[in-house]
Amino acid sequence: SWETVLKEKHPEMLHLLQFPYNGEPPKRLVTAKPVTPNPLHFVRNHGGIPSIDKSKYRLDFDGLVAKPQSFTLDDLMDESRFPRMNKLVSVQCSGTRRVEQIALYAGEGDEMINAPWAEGAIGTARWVGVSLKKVIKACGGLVGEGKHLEFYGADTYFKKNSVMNYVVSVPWSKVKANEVMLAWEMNGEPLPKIHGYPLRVVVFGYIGARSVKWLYRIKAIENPSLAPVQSQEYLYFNTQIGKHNQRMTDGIQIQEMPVSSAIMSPWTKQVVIHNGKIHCKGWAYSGGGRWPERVELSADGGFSWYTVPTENMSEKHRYAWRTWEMDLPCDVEGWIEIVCRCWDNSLNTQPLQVRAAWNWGLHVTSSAHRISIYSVN
Ligand code: MTE
Ligand code: MO
Repeated sequence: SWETVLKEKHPEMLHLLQFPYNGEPPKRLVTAKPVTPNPLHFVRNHGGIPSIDKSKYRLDFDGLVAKPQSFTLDDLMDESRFPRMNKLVSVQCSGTRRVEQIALYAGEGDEMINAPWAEGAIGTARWVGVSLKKVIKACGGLVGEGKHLEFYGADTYFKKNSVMNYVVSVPWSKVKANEVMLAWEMNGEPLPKIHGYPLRVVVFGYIGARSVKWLYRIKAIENPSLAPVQSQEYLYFNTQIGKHNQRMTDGIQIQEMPVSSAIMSPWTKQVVIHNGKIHCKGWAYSGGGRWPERVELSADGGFSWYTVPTENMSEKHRYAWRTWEMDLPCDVEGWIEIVCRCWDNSLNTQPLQVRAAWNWGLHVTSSAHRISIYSVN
């Protein structure tokens, strides 16, 4: 897999884990462009990187559908059968900004599951493929109690002494809304191997974990998948209770991501010399089809807030982040805390402190983002 990493990823990627390979772009490059170049898109893996021969590739569709069948890539790419779908979508790992939760308390401390992500475990790409809804229609629709779609990735990983494929599910309601794509193209290129070649799922506005790479099978099922990634990982627990008191069934299966944001420049502990205005840059994102409506910055730890002018924000996208920049007024000499928070179009905003939402799975660090800098005015 190292060969693929070196070939497909930017030389400055931060390699968080060597196997399974997990990496994020260096901080200075996360928001360098409003659409993330493929070599800089973060990589989250649970196992190896499968090599799949396109000519032998099949997508098998079975379970609770009227006509189970098998598709080649050419079948899916046949525009007379399936209209093309083309969308700008951010994929965000629920572990984004986990380092801030780890800094409070490392919790479970399972490194394989809990990679120490900073603000770069989010990437935005233009994906091309077909809507899963149309593929289900081609299979004669769901039958019986078919209410969830289970996705199988060709990669394998170890869990409790057995080897299994990466498997998760999403509800039919999400598919019905045309918010689940089977994608073969990423920013005008065939899917890179590391991002799921030849075919992956892209679920708009959900946690990245549902966007299964190296997809080879879809099964229509009655209830959410019982596979371990769905039923034992990516669970959101009560923020006050420790591991020993929790049962898996107490965790909420994380699907839609909440509103979140991050300051990408300046960096914490930096000495910033300025003339009364500190130039700040960052990103803002909201899941579930909501979008960042307003981004606010504070130069005094969150007592007073300035609004980032909308002309300094990338376009309003339903399923993608917005990048932003602003000259933040500041007349203080010394250590200051800059804070960023976002309001989405449903007026959801972010908790002000990390500790308000610490949870032992260390998922969804969506609190207002804080950095401390030394201001020289
Ligand atoms: N799909 C497979 N087959 N195996 C995986 O380990 N990881 C998931 C998801 N799809 C994963 C997968 C997780 S947790 C995330 S956040 C996204 O892929 C990351 O997608 P990327 O690596 O293309 O950025
Ligand atoms: Mo993830």
